[in-house]
Amino acid sequence: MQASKFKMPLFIIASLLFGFKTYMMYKYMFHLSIENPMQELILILNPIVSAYLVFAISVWMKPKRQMKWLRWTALLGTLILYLNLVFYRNFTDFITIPVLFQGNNAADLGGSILGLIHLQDILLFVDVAIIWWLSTKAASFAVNFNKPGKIAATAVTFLLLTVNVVLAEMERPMLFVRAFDREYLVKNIGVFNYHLYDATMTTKTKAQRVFADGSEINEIESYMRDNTESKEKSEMFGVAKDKNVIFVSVESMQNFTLDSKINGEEVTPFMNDLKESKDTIFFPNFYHQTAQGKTSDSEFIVENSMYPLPRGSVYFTHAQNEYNALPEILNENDYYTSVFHANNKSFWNRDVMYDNISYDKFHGEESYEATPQNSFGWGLEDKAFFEQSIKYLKAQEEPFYSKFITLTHHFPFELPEDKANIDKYDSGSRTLNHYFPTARYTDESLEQFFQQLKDAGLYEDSIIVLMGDHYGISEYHNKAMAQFLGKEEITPYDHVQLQRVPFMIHIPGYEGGKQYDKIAGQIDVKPTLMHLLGIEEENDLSFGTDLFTEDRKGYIAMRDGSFVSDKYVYSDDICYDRETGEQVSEEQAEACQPIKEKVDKELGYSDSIIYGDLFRFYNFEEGQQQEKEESEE
Ligand code: GP9
Ligand code: MN
Repeated sequence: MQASKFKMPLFIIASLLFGFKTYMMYKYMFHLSIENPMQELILILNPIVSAYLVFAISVWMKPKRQMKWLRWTALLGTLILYLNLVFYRNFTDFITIPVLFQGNNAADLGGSILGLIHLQDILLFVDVAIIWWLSTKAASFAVNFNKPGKIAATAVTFLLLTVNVVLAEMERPMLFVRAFDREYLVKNIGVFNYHLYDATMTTKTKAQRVFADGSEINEIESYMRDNTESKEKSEMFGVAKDKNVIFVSVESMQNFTLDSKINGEEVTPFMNDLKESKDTIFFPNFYHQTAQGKTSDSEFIVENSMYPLPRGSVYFTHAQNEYNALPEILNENDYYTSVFHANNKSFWNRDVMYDNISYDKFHGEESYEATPQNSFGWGLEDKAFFEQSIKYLKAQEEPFYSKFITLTHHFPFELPEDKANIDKYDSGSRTLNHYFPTARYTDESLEQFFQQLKDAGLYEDSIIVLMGDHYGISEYHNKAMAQFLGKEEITPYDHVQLQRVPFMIHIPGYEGGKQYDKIAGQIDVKPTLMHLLGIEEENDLSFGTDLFTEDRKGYIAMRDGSFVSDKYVYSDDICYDRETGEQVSEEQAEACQPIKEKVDKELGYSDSIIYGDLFRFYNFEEGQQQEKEESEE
């Protein structure tokens, strides 16, 4: 019998086999979740694209080498996938180069490695075996393209890559710039391209670090001593000594929501009452200072009293740096520290960063029971989140510092009809319209949480801090926003003022509650909390100042160089009067300049610390520059 003439070239068979296997692994072993048909399409496409990318290189080789190439790359690719799988089984995350080379992670894995390897894993090598076997029949499966054929086969690589990248960008805009989640990256570009991306980022970060030396930290230290360090203790020092701290990062909550009404109904009745309570200190002029890293930026600012980066999320790009972060300081002061957030652990690289800055425990997605009834939008709803957290909270050793990060009130502000207790707004912006029902929902969840804390007997011994993480309504919705606020337009001044987010410190039994009108920002949270807890850190390097001290530096810098000072609001190169919102005269505008210079200087200093990993040269106990050799150990 005569064999049919056409035989599919092995590099195509290999791409399909290997691509399909990878897809099955993504879906059933890495459990990459699929939310819509587009994501499914990308998930099928990208493994085939990646496989083709490598295998199609073989068309430029002689038949024998072609077969060798296909065999060995298929084996190598499978080993990379497999290593990721073993890592994933332990850490529910993909390998990143820095983490791989970080001692304790590898050691963690070492101990339990046998438990992570399963007998049936051998099936993952079946395609390699098939490719290997077929490759021994070089004559029939190799290709012998002429030059145009080779070029065409390679052109297909680029075509497929472009389609993949375009679809991924459509599905997750700014995927590469923001790089917010490894799972998203892998889902959209595949594990191999993800490794390439990770390698590039690591090299870049390493290079910046190598060129840094310790001399700059001295200059920064003396700048801080002169400008940001508070010289005296206020009467608030130690007011919350030895109390638990329950810090709630309230997703996308902005100040304009407080006291606002929809069809005569208060949007956030609970927070409105809370800020007036005699046990609450409320800061109505508190600004978020985040940039592209959104929630993770707000976490970073609060933990370190440093600025986020102009591009990307520090949590992602510099998670291995040396820090002197709040959880580390609290741990040294006998606090147990933890984070509660019902999203996947690698989102914003939290698992890695939290480990570095020494949180004792991170309750992520897997600590919670999500059902179709209690999940929508981004996942577990806030009410269920708080309710299910209480048992963990109760089991913690006291005093503890626990950060809660809510999720329901997140763009696109989805909420099932039967869970909405307030009307939507009516404007041309769907986003703004939907913003209010989820804001109310989260407000209700906070009310329940306070009750649950009381029922659990935790309330009395704790202070509870609420903070909005960043804006929820972007400039894109200015027209609808102007309508809501009853203004003609949103000016750059209004825009800055809209970056105010709720910040309140509730101290049960305090009774001295009041409103502090002074300007404040996320940068001030770390020194403020330490002040309340009565923790003295002589050599803590902060860009913020505790909010109860009189000698504050007098301005709040935004990441884009805008700022707010006691008198002015500066944005888009224009100086406005803070009270009236009017542009100031040219002479007065001169007064903005020296502040602007300080703002730029501070942002630059903060960036230098992060890019150069400068804290490795600083001894936080002694307060002076460490010798390079010593810090490099
Ligand atoms: C994700 C949540 C939202 O875990 O914190 O992140 P965001 O998009 O607001 O930065
Ligand atoms: Mn957020």
